[in-house]
Amino acid sequence: MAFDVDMIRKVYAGIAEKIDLARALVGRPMSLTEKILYSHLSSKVPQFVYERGISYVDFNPDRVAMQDATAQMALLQFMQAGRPVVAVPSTVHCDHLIQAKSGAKEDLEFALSKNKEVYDFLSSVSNKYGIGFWRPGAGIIHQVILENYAFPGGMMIGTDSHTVNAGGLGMIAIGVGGADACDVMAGLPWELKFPRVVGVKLTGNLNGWTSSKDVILKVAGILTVKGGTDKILEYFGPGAESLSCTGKGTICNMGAEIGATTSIFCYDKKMGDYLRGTGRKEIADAADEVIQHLRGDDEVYENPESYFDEVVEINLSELEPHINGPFTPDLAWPISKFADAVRENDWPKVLEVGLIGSCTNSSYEDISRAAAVAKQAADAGIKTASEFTITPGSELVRYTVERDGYLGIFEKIGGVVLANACGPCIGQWARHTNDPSKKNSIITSFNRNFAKRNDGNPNTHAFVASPEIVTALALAGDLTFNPLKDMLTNSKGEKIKLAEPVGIELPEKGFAVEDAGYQSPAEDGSNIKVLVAASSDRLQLLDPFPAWEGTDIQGLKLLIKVKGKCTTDHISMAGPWLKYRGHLDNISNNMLIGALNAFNDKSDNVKNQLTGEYDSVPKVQRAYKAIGHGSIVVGDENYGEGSSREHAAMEPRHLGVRAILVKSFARIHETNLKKQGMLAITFVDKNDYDKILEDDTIDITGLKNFKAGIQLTVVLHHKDGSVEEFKVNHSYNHNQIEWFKAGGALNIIRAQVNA
Ligand code: MIC
Ligand code: SF4
Repeated sequence: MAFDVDMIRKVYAGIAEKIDLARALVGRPMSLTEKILYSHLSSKVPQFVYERGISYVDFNPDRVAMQDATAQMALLQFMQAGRPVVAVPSTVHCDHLIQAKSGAKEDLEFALSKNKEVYDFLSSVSNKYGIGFWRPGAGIIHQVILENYAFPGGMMIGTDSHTVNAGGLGMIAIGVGGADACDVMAGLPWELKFPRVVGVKLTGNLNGWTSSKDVILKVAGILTVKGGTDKILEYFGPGAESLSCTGKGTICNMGAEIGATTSIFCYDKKMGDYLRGTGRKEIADAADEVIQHLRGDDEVYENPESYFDEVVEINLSELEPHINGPFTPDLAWPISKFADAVRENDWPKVLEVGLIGSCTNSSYEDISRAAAVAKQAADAGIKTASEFTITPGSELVRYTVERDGYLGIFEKIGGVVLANACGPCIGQWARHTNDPSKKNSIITSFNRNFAKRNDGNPNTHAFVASPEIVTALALAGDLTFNPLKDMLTNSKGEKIKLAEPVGIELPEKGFAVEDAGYQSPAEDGSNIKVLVAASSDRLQLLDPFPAWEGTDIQGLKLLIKVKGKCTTDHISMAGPWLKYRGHLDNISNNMLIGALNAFNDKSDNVKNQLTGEYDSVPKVQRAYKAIGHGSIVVGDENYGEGSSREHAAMEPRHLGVRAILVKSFARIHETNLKKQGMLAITFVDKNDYDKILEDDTIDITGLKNFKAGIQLTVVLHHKDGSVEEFKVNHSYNHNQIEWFKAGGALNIIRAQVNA
């Protein structure tokens, strides 16, 4: 049903030759990252050595993965590409649209009826075009991919930023927008800026309370949320080999939080064990035969400084458990310093909810370690002081951990098992709270903790830690509790010191499942009809965006000058808005409602230059659109950080925003903007941000000579009649300029189909 060993053998058959050719060309030993990238070039033979961080290069990925909240837009675009079936193996996973409220069974039933129209659309479109479909309840995309499809030395793209999770099984797996997925499914090559490579050397061994999660929490603290942009992190060293395969997955998963293109580990025994443990012995055997190509060359690891662009070293034996947050995943605290930080910053000490699971931490090992903590409490008659929820990553894991008694242990301490889905991680959470206006704390084993992310409440301080630390803190109900030294008290007043958790990497009795939730596509889908009701408020067929008018763009109204952090959650909020992910016009009503207006420090409150009145961002933009006025959005650093959702690029495009001018972009968002025919430009001098005034009308000139490497000019017409201008950078290459001119990449594919 799931993996395709013939396809993988084919990849391995050509791998030696391709890598030898590339090595001869590069003229030095190669890292694993380079080996996989060079062996997936779309041109047969590498023509030249690519400049890391500069050259755009075309690749042929082996797989495409999509989750339900982004697949809708990706497949609406694919339907216009005129292909009968997808060109590479692809899957859709229904995980984001299930709201957590009462517990697994009820929540899944509710989701099935509430989202019926969307699930029917996704299942029929998958059936028609040869795409594997994982039903609601089957699990979270990245866990299902790791269990079924990821393979060492492969390359995959996925319409979700945490696609990178598959690096734990030695795959170059990269998060992209739906338009990129559409290209690959249509058989076109996929373009990526050849990344820089950061070597992360791990020595020593994890021990005690420290887990893989702490490695990435530490790395996030070192590199920060933008430190990984256009870089791949390659983990190596004896410490790397000692980590379980799923632990490696956790580390790669959260590489998305530092903006890394992806992260990867070399093929090793732990990966072989995991492949065998998940029923893929043939793949492990095939990988064993070409193992030297699924690892970097020895010289690279012996002399990392000579081959990597940057090197980070972490001694696992000295690593402490970490807790990161609040409001950003790179605020890293070793647990010994955390209690003081809580007091000094006046963060709410009472812990209201602890949540474990998610695509980042829901492996058998994670659950068994958290359960080892929970069991000690259960034996001592202690229940969690905070609310406590468990989200299994897949039905395979859920079924197995239930069989092995772990879910029962969580329930004994008061835990509620939620559906195998994203749930609270993406704001699909009907949180029970008495007073949302009160500052409050929660802790999760998820990955993102931006304001409002989990429950839509800006007063929620969300922290991130490993599942075992989350479990311990939920038992104490106190954010300052440190299980390494503090004691819990049971109802008899006895003090209990929690022993260090011991986990089990792979189930001793093997994995088991009754129905994993997979539906294979029809052999011949040509007669299958994909239905989208014209009256639907959740699905809408796409109309092409207009082509560039061929002149400089003049008279743009400043829609908003954004201050500070502006993630894709600020640009296109998830939670309650997820239901409109297949309806561009409806979801556009959330455009930028979370972003802070630099002129009044308010969100969703900007000046309508036509009336002088303040109103919500989408309303003001619709007013400009109604009279055919274009507009521009100005932003700060790392604009568009976080998710891969292309809605954050399509909404402004749909509502008539023409350009986004920022200090810097996050990678996926910048590409998404380009794909949709927007102008994504950056300040040459970041101080020019200050020159932009609230009532400005703005021109962008130089477009008639729009060429790679040549700056454009921004002209500000201030209200008092004065004019200022400055240069701006762009990173468009020749192809991407064609997308801009055509009004979006899809217009080019459409034209080719109709030719
Ligand atoms: C996320 O973790 O932010 C999401 C929700 O999985 C997104 C995708 C989406 O917005 O649908 C991501 O990471 O790309
Ligand atoms: Fe789902 Fe959260 Fe993982 Fe995104 S990060 S895929 S929302 S579990």
